[in-house]
Amino acid sequence: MKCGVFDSGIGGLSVASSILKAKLFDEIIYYGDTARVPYGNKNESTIIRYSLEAMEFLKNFNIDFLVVACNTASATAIDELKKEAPFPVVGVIEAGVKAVENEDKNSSILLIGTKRTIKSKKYEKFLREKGFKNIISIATPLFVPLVEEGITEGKIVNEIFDLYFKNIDRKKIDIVILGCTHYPFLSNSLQKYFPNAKLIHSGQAIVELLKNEYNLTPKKSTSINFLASDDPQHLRQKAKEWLNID
Ligand code: DGN
Repeated sequence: MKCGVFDSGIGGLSVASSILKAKLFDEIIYYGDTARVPYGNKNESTIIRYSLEAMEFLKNFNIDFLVVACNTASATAIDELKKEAPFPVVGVIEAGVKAVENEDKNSSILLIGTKRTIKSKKYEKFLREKGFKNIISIATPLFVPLVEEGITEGKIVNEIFDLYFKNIDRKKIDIVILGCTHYPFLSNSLQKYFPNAKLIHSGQAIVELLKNEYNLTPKKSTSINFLASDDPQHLRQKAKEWLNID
């Protein structure tokens, strides 16, 4: 079974890494739309078009499954993708919400993501439907270039955290939903900043959803190939660094 994994750029590598480790497919084709990243600040209609084009491209590789490893695309284009796809499509937002559904409904949840993801209010809608009431949503777009540049710890990172989270009582946050697939690379710093919070990672959430809802079980081995719409060198380098593979 072959799974297409798509993101606007390199952030989805965090999701690909989790799926690869779980060995739920024989083959993974990762596609990063690096020519058009970031999606996070773009119009809804543009993101829908880009996402449909990415799926069309991945169809050429005869995929049996599509994982939308981009919260921005999941927030904006998941319905259109599901409508057009001849195979199952899963997005990171449904997975992220599933990952917290059994937590205490009085938990204080901090949701962070791109401007488009936060503006869509998709997470908030689904979380409220599950009974959560205390949700703070903050767009943190500067985290994306930080991760792309490999700056994930230290003074600059903490100053940017202070900028975005200045009005938050950080010890009182119980759950932080990393609503952008770039953000797991900031996990260590975010965990120190929100010491009492459980961090929700899109990749782990997708693996749980694939296992529970699609009954996928581990294969003997999984191979992975990477495709980029621009600058494959950057993707190659990050895949090597983050997934420890060439
Ligand atoms: N990785 C994308 C996401 O999960 O929303 C965001 C990257 C971007 O396009 N800004």
